[in-house]
Amino acid sequence: MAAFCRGRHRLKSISGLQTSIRQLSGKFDYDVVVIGGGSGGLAFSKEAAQLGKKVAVLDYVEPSAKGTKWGLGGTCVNVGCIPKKLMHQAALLGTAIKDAQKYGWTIPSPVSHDWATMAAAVQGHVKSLNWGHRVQLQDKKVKYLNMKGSLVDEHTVKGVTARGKEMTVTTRNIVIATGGRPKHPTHVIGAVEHGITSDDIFWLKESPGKTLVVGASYVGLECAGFLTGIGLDTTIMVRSIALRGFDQQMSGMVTDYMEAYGTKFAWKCSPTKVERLPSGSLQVTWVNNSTKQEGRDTFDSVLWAVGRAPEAKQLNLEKVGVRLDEETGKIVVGPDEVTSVPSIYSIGDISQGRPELTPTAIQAGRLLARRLATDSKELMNYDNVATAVFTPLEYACVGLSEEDAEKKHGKDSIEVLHAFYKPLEFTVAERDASQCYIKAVCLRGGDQRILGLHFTGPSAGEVIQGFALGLQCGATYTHLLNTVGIHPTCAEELTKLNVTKRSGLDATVTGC
Ligand code: FAD
Ligand code: NA7
Repeated sequence: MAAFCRGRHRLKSISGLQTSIRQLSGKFDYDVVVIGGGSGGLAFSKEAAQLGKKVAVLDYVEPSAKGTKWGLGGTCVNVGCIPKKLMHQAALLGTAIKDAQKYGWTIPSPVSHDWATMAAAVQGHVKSLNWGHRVQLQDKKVKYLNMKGSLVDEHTVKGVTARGKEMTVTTRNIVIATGGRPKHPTHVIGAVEHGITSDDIFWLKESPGKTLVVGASYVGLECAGFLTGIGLDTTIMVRSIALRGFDQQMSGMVTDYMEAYGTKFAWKCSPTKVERLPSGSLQVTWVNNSTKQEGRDTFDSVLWAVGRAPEAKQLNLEKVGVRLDEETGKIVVGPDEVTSVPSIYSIGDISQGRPELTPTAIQAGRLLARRLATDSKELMNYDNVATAVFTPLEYACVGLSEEDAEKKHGKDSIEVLHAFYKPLEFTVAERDASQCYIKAVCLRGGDQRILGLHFTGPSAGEVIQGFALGLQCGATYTHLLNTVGIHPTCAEELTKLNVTKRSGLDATVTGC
């Protein structure tokens, strides 16, 4: 965008006439107004401001159905990646305490976990991040408005404060980065009244107690994993398969490990009713989708992890002509993140077809800022984005699942190299390593280009992150074998893969 026109730095109520005059004369209050101060919106705002643009960002948190609310930073900081990973760490420490005894530590018994202490520490860290974002916006001269935003027209944004005070600002460009919020199942009686979601779990002051987690995507599995790990009686209700969209063999490794770890699974079951009993417990009724039999049990908490809905409904998008995907309700965007209205862009979870991940929202935001503020033409590359599932046995991957590789290239064109390995740290601790597994999905012919890498084991995200660079550079199986491992690590097992699935040979790693 070559010519951004600088307007006066102010907010005001404006009439339609004033808007038209500004548009005609090309004078706007801001170069860009961003709606949504989460991963994508903040990254965009900071980058654009650093490149000299005049930016305002509106962020407003609608309290959850249970009344939970939080500060600036969006899902990842407040009710996603950050508190989730910290609570996962709390659970891993529980396993470490058990291991420690085998390594000679004397641990006073019984060992117990205190939710309130963990929650206060995690919430304290999150609040420090909220503050950090505010300071960064101030430092970079981004105007932060704690307001709920919506579109008036393609160059005008309305903001409303929690107290109902309204303001409008004009802007050359608008970036929508409003993310999504957890859904409640509409057909389950008592779901909203008695259930919580990932918007609440990290902000509970007291332990959720015996918990039913409904939904088996990574959010559900991760929450169930850390709840089990800190000692809570936890059940996951799975209506179909776990980790839809991920490699299903790896998904099986993750859930098998969780079952061995103590998480209960109610497979092929769907809840129908949640009732509060006089004792205060929640009675959940469900139906087994295969046998059609009804089941019932009581829990202290029910956590819905049944998907997320885009935060698009209250933005007035249709009126301004921003096209939404009919099925998902997300905003339809081009490769340059532009919507159907040329002055309006959309990044992060709210955009149709984008991975729902923080680093992609951040990168897309930064690149968009550079394109709007400089001559940059660089587009976001959404291919080969690595990701991790922080379950008790972590899983990380980059590239295609075995199923997707077969679909794309044909079963006969794929070679899968695999290994069952035992992390060294599991040996002395006498931990079962049956689900510690690695596979490389490669093209069978030519240079055997790697299409996907999959790893379950300790620090899976740390392991796969570096290999993702290899995939970006077009790494082949030969490159993998020519990479000398770091010994003794789990990651080195990736560089030693030599058994093909096709051969049917035992893939258990022996020796060191
Ligand atoms: P968000 O971060 O959701 O930000 C949107 C912001 O806009 C919010 O602050 C919202 O309140 C605000 N807003 C909405 N409407 C308006 C409006 N009208 N006006 C003003 N403000 C508005 N990703 C990972 O990469 N790694 C992980 O480990 C990971 N773990 C996760 C765990 C959980 C439990 C969840 C739920 C998500 C997790 N994610 C993870 C996904 C990640 O959090 C999201 O992909 C990321 O936050 C999306 O960023 P965003 O900018 O699109 O939206
Ligand atoms: P997902 O990825 O949409 O998964 C939702 C899960 O909940 C999935 O296992 C669904 O089963 C299950 N589901 C959906 N509706 C129901 C009902 N009504 N009853 C029982 N189970 C149900 O959502 P997540 O919240 O886990 O994650 C969304 C994104 O947020 C994720 O990509 C992260 O980036 C952050 P299904 O497979 O459809 O049978």
